[in-house]
Amino acid sequence: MLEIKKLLSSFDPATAVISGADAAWRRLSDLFGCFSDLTAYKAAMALDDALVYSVASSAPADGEGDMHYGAGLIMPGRIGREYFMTKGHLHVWREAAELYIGLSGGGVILMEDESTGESRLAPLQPNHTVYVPGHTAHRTINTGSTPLTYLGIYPAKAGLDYSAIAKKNFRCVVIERNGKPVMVERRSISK
Ligand code: S6P
Ligand code: ZN
Repeated sequence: MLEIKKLLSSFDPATAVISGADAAWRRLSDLFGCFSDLTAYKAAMALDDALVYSVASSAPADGEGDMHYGAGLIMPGRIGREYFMTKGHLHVWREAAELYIGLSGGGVILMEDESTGESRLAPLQPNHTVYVPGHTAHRTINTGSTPLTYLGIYPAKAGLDYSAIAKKNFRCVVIERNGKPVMVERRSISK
């Protein structure tokens, strides 16, 4: 049986730090190729390789039926009209679903069905959940003016597959239009 301290964890909903857990920080330079407006991306990079998001992961056990969770923080900001966001991924084990729980700030999760390419946008806000089904690429986006924090709970064996997104990106982008986030086809927006 797992020792009791492996069964417990604590996180800070303001900073998305999980005590005692590893964390990764993603800066603008780590997101090359993600944003649609390359000119705006280069201009932002010339000013500062800003922190875009962090993610901490708690992985108490790695067996077949075990679960992990991540705590994410995305800074507010935009590159051109596109909001700060995560790289986005599919799970290596495609069947793996994930449950997101909003903690603070406001944003959306962009989902894209791997086989049909169908895109959906789900609001992510405090005390609300978003269920991301298997076989679905997902990217979290901060559409607010304060940091967005959230938890993502997933099967331990889900794994992260960034390769498909790195090759063709998401079909849709989420941009600011008249002060509001809208989802549009990537090919429809002018550079
Ligand atoms: C993992 C889960 C999250 C993300 C985090 C960062 O399955 O979806 O913890 O890892 O939102 O996103 P990304 O795309 O850089 O892994
Ligand atoms: Zn995931």
